[in-house]
Amino acid sequence: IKNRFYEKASKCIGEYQKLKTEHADKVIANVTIGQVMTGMKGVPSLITDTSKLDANTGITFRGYSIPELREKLPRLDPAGEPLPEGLYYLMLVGEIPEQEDVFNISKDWSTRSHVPQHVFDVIDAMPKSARPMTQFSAAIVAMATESVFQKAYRSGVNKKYYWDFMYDDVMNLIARLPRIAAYIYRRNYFKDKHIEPDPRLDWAGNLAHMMGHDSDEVKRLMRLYMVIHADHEGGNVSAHTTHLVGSALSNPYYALGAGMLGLAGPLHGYANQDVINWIFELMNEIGSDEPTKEQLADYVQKTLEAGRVVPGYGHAVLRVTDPRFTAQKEFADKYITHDKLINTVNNLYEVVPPILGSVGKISNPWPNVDAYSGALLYHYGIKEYSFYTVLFGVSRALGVLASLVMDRLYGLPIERPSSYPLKWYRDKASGE
Ligand code: CMX
Repeated sequence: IKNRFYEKASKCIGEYQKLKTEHADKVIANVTIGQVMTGMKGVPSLITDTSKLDANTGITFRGYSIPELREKLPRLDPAGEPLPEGLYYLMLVGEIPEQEDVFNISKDWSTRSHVPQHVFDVIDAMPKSARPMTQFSAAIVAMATESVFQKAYRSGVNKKYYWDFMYDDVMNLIARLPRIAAYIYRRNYFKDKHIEPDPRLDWAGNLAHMMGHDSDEVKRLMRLYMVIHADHEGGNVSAHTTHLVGSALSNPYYALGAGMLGLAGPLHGYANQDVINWIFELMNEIGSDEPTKEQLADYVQKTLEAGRVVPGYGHAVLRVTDPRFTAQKEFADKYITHDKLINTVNNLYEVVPPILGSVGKISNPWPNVDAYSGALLYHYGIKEYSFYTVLFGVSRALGVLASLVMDRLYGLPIERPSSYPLKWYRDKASGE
């Protein structure tokens, strides 16, 4: 895969250089004050090849939509879900892999999966009350002692080989994340009764196994989960942070650790636990685990009146139901017959959008990926929802780290946009 990646991606180095030198003055967009005041939305300023988000059709990975990926990517069992190893290959190489390529990645990650003892020691040094994302990001940063990229840089390696060392770091890092995540899970919720990896299992299957959820059903869900959360183009907080920190030539352990801290925020990945928390809060307040649509509508209104966001709804780019939400709903419709939490999530899908739509200022009233993921995990017995963002993080690493290898291959520079005092914008607005 390394050779195939280089063969394909190195062709783009020339293209990048040509754009940089021959077309540097070409104007591609105007930036408005509105864009600056609303989080730089829609300002084209990043290069990300792994995936692209369209406001009206959702995410595509190298041109393939989620339904296409669920059909085309290799899987273990014809009726099962695709293996995330295949998606990683697709993001990196740009082609749908053969079954053999995917098994080779599984094997490669399995051989690279040993986590140094000091990383577990760092986790164990924290109180169990430390949030799982605190433990997860600290463990990732602690593993920087292993960085071959950092060692190569300090020994003076030529910059045209940076990508090669980055590639190895990234493969090692991805290989080890399931073990770290499962360790935190078993530490926090199962009294430190840890489970060793099974080298015969695939990457996502092994994560379910090490968490102590060994059924085929959970492994199937975990594969789907790891595929749909892997990437969402380059501008979201976790991807952009990883890319930004990497642009200073920080090692990928630092870059991903920073990205994970961004993912931990309530407007981003923390929303996946917030949704479940909010649903339990509403069931508790209503006094029923099967609230009616009228009761749900009242509670949504109450949430808005309290100046809170309705978690799992809205998006910075999307203007339709998130296809990642739809994929999970289809999974639930297929495999789950009656579950009160899933029923509530389905009822909220009917109730919430018209209410948010009527507020006026909310750009997108439709559900995002986080509106469904927690209910599925909960149904299959992964009930510790304060852990859910870690699972999002394990998956998100696939996309942001594939991009980081490409960043170093293309030789992207340190990122450094300009900032001005508020007065400067006021002067611009009044034409001064
Ligand atoms: N509930 C209530 N208000 C909402 C809302 C929601 N679900 N979504 C947006 N709004 C509000 C915003 O808070 C903002 O209010 P102010 O003008 O008072 O600040 C206004 O509507 C306009 O915001 P927007 O342009 O529609 O949305 P943004 O691009 O600023 O923010 C997002 C996008 C996702 C942060 C926002 O929709 C939100 O907070 N959703 C709930 C949290 C959530 O589900 N996050 C997960 C996103 C997916 C992911 O990254 O995992």
